[in-house]
Amino acid sequence: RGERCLMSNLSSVLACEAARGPLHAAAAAAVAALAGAATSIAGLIRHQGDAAGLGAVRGTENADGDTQKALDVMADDIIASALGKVDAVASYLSEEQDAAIPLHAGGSVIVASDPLDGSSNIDTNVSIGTIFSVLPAAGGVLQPGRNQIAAGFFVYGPQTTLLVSFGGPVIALQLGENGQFHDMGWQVRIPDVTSEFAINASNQRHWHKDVAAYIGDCLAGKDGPRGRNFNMRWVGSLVADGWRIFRRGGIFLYPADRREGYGAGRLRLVYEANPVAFLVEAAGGKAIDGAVPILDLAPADLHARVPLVFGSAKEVDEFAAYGS
Ligand code: AFP
Repeated sequence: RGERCLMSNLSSVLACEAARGPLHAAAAAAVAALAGAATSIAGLIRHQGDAAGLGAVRGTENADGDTQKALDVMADDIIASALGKVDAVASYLSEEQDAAIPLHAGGSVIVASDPLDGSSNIDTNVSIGTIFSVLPAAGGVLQPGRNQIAAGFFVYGPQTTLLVSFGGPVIALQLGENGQFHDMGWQVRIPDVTSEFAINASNQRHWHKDVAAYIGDCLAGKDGPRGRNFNMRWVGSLVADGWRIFRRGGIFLYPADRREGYGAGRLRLVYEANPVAFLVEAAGGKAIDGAVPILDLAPADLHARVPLVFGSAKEVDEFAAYGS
């Protein structure tokens, strides 16, 4: 499977990508550092758990006023330290840091990350993860996601896994007993059609009419306008719902709603929606803000939120039609 760096393990994938040019070499070095950091974070979660108080609220808040859990900060520290050793990384932007952290003045790439996605699940033994985006430093942080050189996310679950793309096919890897990420031999492609949606249905009374109508029609099942029954899943960790959708299809919705502070949804454009959208499009799916492709949006600020709907291409189109 030699096409476009589909190799047997992460080390060989990264060596192959590095040969594609200086920006890819820089991105490959950043991903190698992130894989080392993720291996440490996975170890923390798997072996320390409650003993280390990973889910303990620290009484501090991040840039957006979200309370920080111990593991949020520990993961951020591990990632910042790992990237600090990579000369090619000019700066690091994190959900847990107000501003971008300068690392190496001559670096050619920027790494943006949600170091610990799914914080509300930390002490419930539910899958959580790390999301990352690698951008050309020349463009600064507020550049459209279509400029990404690479992006991916780790899932710390029953398996520790990585989905990554350098602009070509999405590669799925699993952390093995030997401490290496090996290729899972799975042609990552999101099925075009699905009968499974992911949304936090407890927010139903706050939904705008297009979302309410779309979900209502899914719930009406085979006797309704969709003519078939739908299933629902909601893990509460983007990386876990995301992995499932890459595996078997589906549509994920975190739309804007009428709650205070949710006028642009909950998820952040730069280090959550953009990396996920980069992978989704590379795997044949679609990712929109409700109407426009996520990757075409220019972030207004480092921590800008954006409504996010992604997954099976035909179902995303179906949803978009409710808003037109
Ligand atoms: P936390 O990291 O604060 O738990 O947020 C996780 C997340 O950003 C994303 O991973 C989930 O899909 C979404 O929020 C869950 O949001 P709700 O808790 O509102 O369902």
